[in-house]
Amino acid sequence: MFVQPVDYFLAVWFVLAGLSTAYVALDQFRNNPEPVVMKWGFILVTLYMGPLGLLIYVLADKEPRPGEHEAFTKPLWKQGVGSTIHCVAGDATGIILAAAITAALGLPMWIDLIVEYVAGFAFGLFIFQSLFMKSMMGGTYWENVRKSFMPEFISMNFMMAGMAPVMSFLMMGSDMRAMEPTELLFWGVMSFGVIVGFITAYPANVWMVVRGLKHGLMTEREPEFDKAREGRREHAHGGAEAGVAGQRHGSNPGAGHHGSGHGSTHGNGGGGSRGPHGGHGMEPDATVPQLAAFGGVSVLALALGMIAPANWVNLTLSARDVGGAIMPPGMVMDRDTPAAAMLDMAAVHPRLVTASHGLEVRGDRELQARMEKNGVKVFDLETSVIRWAILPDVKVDAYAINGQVPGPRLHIRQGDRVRINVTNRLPESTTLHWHGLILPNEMDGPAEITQEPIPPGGSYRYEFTAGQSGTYFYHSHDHVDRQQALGLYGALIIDPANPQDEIAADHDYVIQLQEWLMREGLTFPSMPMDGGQPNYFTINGRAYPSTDTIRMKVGETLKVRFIGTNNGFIHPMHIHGGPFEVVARDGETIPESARFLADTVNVGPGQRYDVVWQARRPGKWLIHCHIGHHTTNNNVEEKGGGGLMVVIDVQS
Ligand SMILES: [Cu+2]
Repeated sequence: MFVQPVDYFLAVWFVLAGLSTAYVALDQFRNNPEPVVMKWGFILVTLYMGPLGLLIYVLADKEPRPGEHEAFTKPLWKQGVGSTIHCVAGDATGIILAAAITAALGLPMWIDLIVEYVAGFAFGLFIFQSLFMKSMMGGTYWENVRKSFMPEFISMNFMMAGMAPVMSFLMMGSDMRAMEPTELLFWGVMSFGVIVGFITAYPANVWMVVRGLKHGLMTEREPEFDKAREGRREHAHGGAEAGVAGQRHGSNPGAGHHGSGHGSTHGNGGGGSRGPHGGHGMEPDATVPQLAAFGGVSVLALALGMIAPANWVNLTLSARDVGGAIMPPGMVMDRDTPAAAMLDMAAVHPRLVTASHGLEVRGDRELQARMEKNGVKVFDLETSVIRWAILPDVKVDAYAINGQVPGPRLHIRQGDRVRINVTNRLPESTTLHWHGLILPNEMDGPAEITQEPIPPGGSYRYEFTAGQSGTYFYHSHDHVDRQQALGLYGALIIDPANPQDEIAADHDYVIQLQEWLMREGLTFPSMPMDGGQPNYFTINGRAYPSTDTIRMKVGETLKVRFIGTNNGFIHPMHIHGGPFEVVARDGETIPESARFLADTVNVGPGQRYDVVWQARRPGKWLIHCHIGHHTTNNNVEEKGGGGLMVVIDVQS
């Protein structure tokens, strides 16, 4: 799915890889005179390395002009390329197949790596290397397996030494969609890994070609095919002696050949034609100490590449644990970070969004109850993932209740019997808690403590009688760190049974605070830890200047009900234009004698303050948080501020 710029880049890359592969395949089978195994080698490597594979093919192997392949491929660096190609083609195919399968099986990364190594080695040895050698040298298949073992071992070790860290660091990096074979990113990591593996395996392959341990590039011409080309060439260019000579040489079937009429020459830089039958055999001249040293170093390189990443990333995790999770930039992820920590902080996946709303849709809309005959007030709540505008050009991916942030306001009267049916449409389990209320324990909401969490698609019925009155709220009590930070909360306003008990004011305004973390187009649950610090702040689901403006007249009073619906900060909420009277705290009305004047109240998470402010003078007066950062939008002030800020517009 396309959620990050890298996805678009990779789409283009794979289109280019497809085109490059098509070109190499076409050219190999129509024009290039080399053994079929090598043709497939270049085709596969181009599939994995994209335009880079095409570049290598054109520069090192593609016959530039008819008849020149033998001379063209003779330089040692090209022979080394050829040797690396048939190593990488086999090994990488095995590794990639194994990676896709182990990811689907949900095996931990460290087991993945071992399975991939074994699969790559087996695929390379038993399929590519041995078949290639057999077609070149004849002999039985198992003889070739035996001869190929050591060169394949050294080459594979160096290749995996390069590829393993690429996979470990990128798959367990910040965007763990790289662990999911259904994502382009997985294939992008594989491609990049193959490119790095090619580079790390190349020097060893050059050495092995020099020492006659491996073949490099070879020429193999089919006589009829060449005759046709010959004819074309005579018309087009006139004669080309080299080509004819090459063909003549090649058309002489060697003793070790399968006598199919194919002819081969090879430009092996070091091997030469040492074979007893004057054909294409190789007599390795590497000494045992040389082989032992090279083999030993290759094992060390392999061990380093496989094991060292475990110092930094948690290789015990699997695609099933954390695959698809995208972590916030700056989150501390080390070798000990468990899967649950990653899932807690992961972005809301854009693919889960089921609705998108602009600024015209408000949160905190009062929900009308359905009245049952027995007088029970019934509310239906449903959680879901939505895209929610907090500013004209900023939308967060939020966990919403009834498609709004904050969730709908439940406005009831003291003594009401209420039933709240909660249906969960989130990708994870949830519950709701009725903050501050005295109610039966099984209605209280804490997941796994008083109730089973409501699974995705499940529902739960809460029912209680509201014995208290005042300013309350409800919020998620399952994965609270994540869910409440993503928007699962709403106001619960309970009017006193006796209306006389209400502290009256001309205007009544509820303020629900929230902190958001939005980076690179993704929304992460904000939390007070590394990588989790918020950069947007909202009152009732909007950041200033998109917050409401409260309009009143001089002399009128305004009751503000501050609710700490947020998770992370104590917000010192301040009102300009003179002090207010603090009349209630946490839903409890303060006795008249104990009420006090203030111009700032510290609203901590979970706390509520009801304050009454009088409009003394006309003009625009502010309600805002006194932590300066909380009145910016992503550190930017616009129209005088941002975030936790509301204007009171007082007319004379
Ligand atoms: Cu604040």
